[in-house]
Amino acid sequence: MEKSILSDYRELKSIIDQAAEVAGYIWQKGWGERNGGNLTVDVTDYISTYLPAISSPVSMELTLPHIAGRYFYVKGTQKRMRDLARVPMDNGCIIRITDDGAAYVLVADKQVKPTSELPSHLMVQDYLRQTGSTYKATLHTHPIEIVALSHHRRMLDDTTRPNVITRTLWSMIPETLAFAPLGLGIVPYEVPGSVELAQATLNKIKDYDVVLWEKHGVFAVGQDIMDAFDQVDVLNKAARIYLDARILGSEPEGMTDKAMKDVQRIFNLPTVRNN
Ligand code: 2HA
Ligand code: ZN
Repeated sequence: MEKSILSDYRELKSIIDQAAEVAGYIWQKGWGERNGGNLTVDVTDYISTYLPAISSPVSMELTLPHIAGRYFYVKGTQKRMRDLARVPMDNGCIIRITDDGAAYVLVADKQVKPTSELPSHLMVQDYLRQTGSTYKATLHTHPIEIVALSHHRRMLDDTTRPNVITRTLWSMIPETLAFAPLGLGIVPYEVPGSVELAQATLNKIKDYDVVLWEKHGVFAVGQDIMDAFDQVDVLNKAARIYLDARILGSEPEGMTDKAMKDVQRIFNLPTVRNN
């Protein structure tokens, strides 16, 4: 068997094992059909020596100065979450952003091309570095119930804060507000993989940890990939409860505004991004 970089870097292995664990959950939940979804983790802190390129530079067609020289573990394009769960280094790769911030090279382990959603992942990673955030992970997935809600125009109304979908989800169980206190931002439909989708995502992620990609999925940020997954899981659980309650025919009652304000107050929840 060929030697993997993971045998030289123990901490890096544990970070990539976590990505594999999350990929397995995503498959089990039915959020990762075929090659659906992708993830990126900034692993620079776990790589102590300069890793030589194993590919020529690939232009990103954008310049991302704040992540120049940094290393990322990235799911491969056309690769399956369920396969990444078993063999993460065959279904993902480690890239380094070139020193001019305009291209990437592969550094490990194989010639696996990064995800089609690389513009969103790296533009958001660049923003996180720029702002001194402690967040290291970005996740895109297709959670069934949240996507279902995004087919209802009423749920996409983003003119209030909290917006309609956030208020609806928060009001299902107190834990939704407690563990996803910034709610769910809304990114109107854009072509998958496009720079337009990446730009719209970047604009919204400044205020939210999780944003909806209308009629497509979600994009989330977190301290690590488990943190990003947990926030999506919490919000999607609420969407599932909403839809199950809706089956009885009428609009579910939801918690009152007062009950929600009490949760916000008692748990001293943040109302704006502070990390
Ligand atoms: O990785 O989910 O949005 C495939 C996708 C593109
Ligand atoms: Zn997708």
